[in-house]
Amino acid sequence: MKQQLENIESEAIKETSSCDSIKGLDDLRVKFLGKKGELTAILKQMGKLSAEERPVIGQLANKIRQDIENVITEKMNELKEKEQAAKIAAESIDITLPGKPQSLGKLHPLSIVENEIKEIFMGMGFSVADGPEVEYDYYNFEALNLPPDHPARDTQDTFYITDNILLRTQTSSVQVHVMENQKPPIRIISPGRVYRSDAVDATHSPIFHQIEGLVVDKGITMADLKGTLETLMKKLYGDDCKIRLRPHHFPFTEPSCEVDISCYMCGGKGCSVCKGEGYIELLGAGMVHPKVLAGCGIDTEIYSGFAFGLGLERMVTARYDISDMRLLYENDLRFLEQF
Ligand code: 2U9
Repeated sequence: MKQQLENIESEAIKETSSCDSIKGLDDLRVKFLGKKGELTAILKQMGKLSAEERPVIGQLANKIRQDIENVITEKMNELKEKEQAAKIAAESIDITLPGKPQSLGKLHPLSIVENEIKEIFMGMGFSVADGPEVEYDYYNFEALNLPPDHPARDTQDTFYITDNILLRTQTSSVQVHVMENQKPPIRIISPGRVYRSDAVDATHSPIFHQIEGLVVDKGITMADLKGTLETLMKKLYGDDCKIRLRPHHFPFTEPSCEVDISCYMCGGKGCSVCKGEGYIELLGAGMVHPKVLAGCGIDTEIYSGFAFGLGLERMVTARYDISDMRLLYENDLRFLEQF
């Protein structure tokens, strides 16, 4: 039996040293030390031994069990270390490689020009007013001297939500709210999205952006309007830029005008950009109609005001010489990356 035990030990040591997998080692542990293993099978025959032999063989069997256990554990540690080292080698990263470039986003041309215009007006003491895009008919039309059935409502084909609630067609509605809640002096601009039931083409979109301005104070005249718009245009288009006011009609201003700037391409001589005119039409303006002021509770004996409205898309396409405003909405990076 002693010989058998020593054979098991040498066999176990041999097989363990040539084993090269963790799974193989687990199998060896079962084969030699498990309940149905070779060592257990021998120990089961201990009963046949004499009383003198039993403790000697018992002690030897325990020592061999311990030896086999140690050899297998040692080999197991060695294999696990190797496996870990291989894993680390496979997963190691080269920290000297350059990082993946992260492309930085940038502002949309509409935002660039809007921010620039806001800065210019804030520099002239204006504040920026915000208001709802879903509006009552009253604030969008009636308060601006556009009663029901006024023909000018037709030029602003409107998205109605109910009979008296609509998507605002102009940001003038914001200014009516301000006049209702604030006493003059008022000096505000109201940038924002507006909605008109227009078909999409190179110069129209059912959603576009306006910036409107309003100044109400004692002694405000058309000269203040002209000076303010001239300052805006010179800051946007350069000191050589001239403006021209042409008489026009708007229901909410009286007198009213359209405002042109001298062509930024030819300086006024006439070219393909201004279609030979020398001037480019950019915005509308006028003195706030007394009915509008009075409707908002402002005493027209004491106060007067001017207002203007510009389409932001028009400013952007003129500024960057963009032939089709649809480019501003298509999110094509090849276009947007140019700004
Ligand atoms: C109040 C009173 C009057 C705002 C004005 C215009 C002239 C104008 C157009 C420009 C291009 C609209 O986006 S567009 O189609 N706007 O021509 N807007 S005066 O007048 C106001 C505003 C508020 C209380």
